[in-house]
Amino acid sequence: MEMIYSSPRVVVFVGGVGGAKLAYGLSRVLPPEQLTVIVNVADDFWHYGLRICPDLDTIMYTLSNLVDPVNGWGIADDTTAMLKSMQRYGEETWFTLKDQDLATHLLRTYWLHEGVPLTEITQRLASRLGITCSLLPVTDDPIMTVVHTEEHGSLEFQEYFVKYRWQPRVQSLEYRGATDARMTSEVRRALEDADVILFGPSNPWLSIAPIVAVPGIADLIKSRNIPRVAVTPIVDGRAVKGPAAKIMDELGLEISAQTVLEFYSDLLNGFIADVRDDATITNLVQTQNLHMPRYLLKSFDTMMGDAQSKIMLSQKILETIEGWTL
Ligand code: FO1
Repeated sequence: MEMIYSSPRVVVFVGGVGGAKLAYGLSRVLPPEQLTVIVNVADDFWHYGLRICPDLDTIMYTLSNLVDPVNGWGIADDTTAMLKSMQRYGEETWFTLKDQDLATHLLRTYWLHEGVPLTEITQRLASRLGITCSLLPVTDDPIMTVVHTEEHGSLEFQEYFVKYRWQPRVQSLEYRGATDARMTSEVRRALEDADVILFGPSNPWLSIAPIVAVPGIADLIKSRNIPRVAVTPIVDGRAVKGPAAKIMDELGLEISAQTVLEFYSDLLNGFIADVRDDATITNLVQTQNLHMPRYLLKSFDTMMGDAQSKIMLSQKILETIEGWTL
């Protein structure tokens, strides 16, 4: 493992697959005690009595090298015996709960019923998978993204995303429970102690918005006079993965890195666009009056197709931040 930094304490906010790639890269260039990954929980839901936390699991499986490289979620080479049995009972199987993955949901649900908070459960699961950096749900309280659609009315997030394959047209998004959710003391401490705050290339409306909707998080981020930098999930007018571009369009927003920057607004003092959007960067500097060195604007190759590119991007981001005076 190449450790290029020994000093900065880095917090990275992530959702699922996109954010997991950056978290993986960072975990390979930072000592584990200096990396905290804070994860969206608004995709979480109950399914057949089990508590499923897809984003936490995606990050956990990615950091432990267990992840299915094709889907980017779930465990590689997992089997479907339980699902086949469910089918025999005539039950719905639109949510692909595979056999090895099931153990994660069983343990989590068992411990939740024993009264163990999600933060502690996540630490138990992650450490048993050999993960040494800190992995935190943003809150121990339940938040549920509800997608209000034209065709099917209000849908729970996983129904929208998996059952209907994010095809219904989005009218609006609701982060149910977010304003009553409490930031955990672990998240507060990580943000207070951070030297750098990053936002992974996650969907701003589905993954980041429900995180920063938790009372106190946005204010705490803004109060820190440290580099606060997001990586774009939009490259060349398209979402790298998933429904980000489609949702932006349906919400009446222009599909561009600039719209992502506007979403983050004063949460950030730095933004990493993709090299394919160099023209956009020039435009952003001119239209938003973002001038170095106060605002960090850079373009890198953000397409993290393999392990090496995840590590490369992480190194470049940290090097750039290190050489930047706020
Ligand atoms: N995503 C799918 O597109 N189809 C599935 O059947 C599916 C099952 C699944 C099971 C466990 C898990 O941890 C994640 C799973 N995901 C599945 C991924 C997940 O629903 C989404 O990628 C995220 O919620 C969006 O970030």
